[in-house]
Amino acid sequence: VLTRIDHVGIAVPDLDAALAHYTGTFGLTVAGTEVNEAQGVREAMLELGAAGPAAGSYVQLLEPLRPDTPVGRFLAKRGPGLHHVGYAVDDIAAELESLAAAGIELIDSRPRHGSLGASIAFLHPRGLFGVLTELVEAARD
Ligand code: MC0
Repeated sequence: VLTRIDHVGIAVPDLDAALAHYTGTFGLTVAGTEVNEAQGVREAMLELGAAGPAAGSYVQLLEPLRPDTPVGRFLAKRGPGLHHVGYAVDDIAAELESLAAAGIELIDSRPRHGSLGASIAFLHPRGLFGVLTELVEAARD
């Protein structure tokens, strides 16, 4: 069960410039900035509605660490833009099992380390109308 949109990931060539633009334009708060070597990105999570009922959903800005990474190839082919949609789930292992059983093509058959301590897994855009889709089980408080 997908419970809400956790984040939308946007590919950008320069994280610092994009961060300044997003915080300046929309007044969003930076919840964290991390380097994720395994995913080949430096990324920032900008929290939406920090004090309100929508708290806990984010815009994620993604800068590639190198050209030969998923986001590096995406930028070279398509330029900056919407890279993926991340949906919150309560139990990512159970979700992956049932999606695989339903014939959905998984990129990650096991959860991996994502931003803000979350467990994440990607589903291939091929089977999902061209949208790279991520499952996110947020860290427990
Ligand atoms: C590539 N394609 C995409 C796409 N990236 N389609 C939709 N959305 C995207 N983001 C398409 C290409 O257009 C192409 O389609 C086909 O996939 C293969 O392209 P490629 O250039 O060979 O691309 P690859 O080698 O990068 O493979 C694509 C794939 C890969 C989606 C499998 O990017 C991947 O494994 N992504 C998951 C990991 C990831 O994206 N990590 C970065 C975010 P045609 O039709 O031309 O064949 S990490 C993250 O976000 C973490 C930190 C977090 O949220 O916490």
